[in-house]
Amino acid sequence: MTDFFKDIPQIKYEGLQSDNDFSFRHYDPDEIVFGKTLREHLRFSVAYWHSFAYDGGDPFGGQTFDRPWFGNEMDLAKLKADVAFEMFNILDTPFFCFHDADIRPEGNNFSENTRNLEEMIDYFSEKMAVTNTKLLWGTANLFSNRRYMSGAATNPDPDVFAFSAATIKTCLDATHKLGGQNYVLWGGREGYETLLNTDMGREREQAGRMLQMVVDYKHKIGFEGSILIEPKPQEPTKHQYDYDVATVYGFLKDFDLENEVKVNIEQGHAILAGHSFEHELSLARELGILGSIDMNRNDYQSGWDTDQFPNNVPEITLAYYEVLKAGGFKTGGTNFDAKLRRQSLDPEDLILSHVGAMDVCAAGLKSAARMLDDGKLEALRDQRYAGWNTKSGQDILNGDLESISSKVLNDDINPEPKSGRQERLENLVNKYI
Ligand code: XLS
Ligand code: NI
Ligand code: NI
Repeated sequence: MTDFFKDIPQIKYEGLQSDNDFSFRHYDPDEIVFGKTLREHLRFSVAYWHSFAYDGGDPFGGQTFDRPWFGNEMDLAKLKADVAFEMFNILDTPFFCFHDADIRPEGNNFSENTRNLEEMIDYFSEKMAVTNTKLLWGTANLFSNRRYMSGAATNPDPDVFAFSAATIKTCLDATHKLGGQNYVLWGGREGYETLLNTDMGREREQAGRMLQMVVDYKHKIGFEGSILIEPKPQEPTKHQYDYDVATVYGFLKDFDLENEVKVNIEQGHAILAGHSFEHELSLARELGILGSIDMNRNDYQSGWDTDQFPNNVPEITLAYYEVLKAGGFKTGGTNFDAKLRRQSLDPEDLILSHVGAMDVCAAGLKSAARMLDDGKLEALRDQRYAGWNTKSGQDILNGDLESISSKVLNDDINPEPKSGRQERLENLVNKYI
């Protein structure tokens, strides 16, 4: 045991009447909703990078957090892992996620990086063998090191593509070894700063090739998890290629990968793309590519990816409504891709941020389940489209321009507009929250 979280108790469900800040008020992991426990529905995951690697820096100032594991040595990487697993235990989160660079010391070259990663993966294996924590997903950090400044797969230099491919292989191997349920590709610098020096067609082809190689290798090693792309429209590059769910789907179709790859949708990225979270989830559900979610929130005034912990139950409700309509998570889960504000210095801040986030997610999921169970919203939505279930509606859909124009003439079709009933629906949703 380290003494980092000393005095912080294991967090338990105590219910709404509890006054204890170190307790769950909504998240009872054993509560059954639609035949599954909340623990099984929500599949909470801690993001290693934000909780253990982020030092509190912002563009105007450096480190504010004082963590005993900061540094680039193997002993410190192991201390960091010790503390991380203590936190998973305090929160009883079933999963975590990591980038290679979060968990291992940075080496001077590929072979040092690989050696460091493998040593840490062995260390993780030992810990996972004696705890309940599993790996939701692993990923490669192909954006922090300066070699990736002009992209990884989309770099103009083939050697950077090669370095990236080799690094992805080590991370996929590591994820496979730890029994990870997914492997994520977020194209951190797959985009451009200026079109003046960018060949977009070529870069798109390179990204497609890389993804095909990843899928081939996944099958070769028998990795049964899902490969997930995480869309984001900008930041760090001015324009990121994996802009949003619709863009990613077009890309997957183009490279024949729409049945191989799904998406990991992040709340804040959806907002940056000018969408709502539920828009992105709903589209992914309809397209059959909803994989997993990165749960967080942005500051709505700043326009940046501020990666704050979620705390808005009405928004979260609409998000989990989509997840439930999709039949729940399969390999995916709720990963808190969220970090403390830089003034939140204390160990207890790390715990309480997650406690609150888990609680609002549980409240949102339960509201969503009530709404789905009641069926009123779905019934009103179905009513709006009821015409399509009639013979006449089907004739129109299966007709052609000529047959339809005869029908309009013969039946004297002259449509009357009907109310979209938006306010009534908004009132209805609020009843479940
Ligand atoms: C950054 C992304 C990143 C991915 C993993 O904006 O959200 O954290 O989730 O590389
Ligand atoms: Ni993310
Ligand atoms: Ni993000």
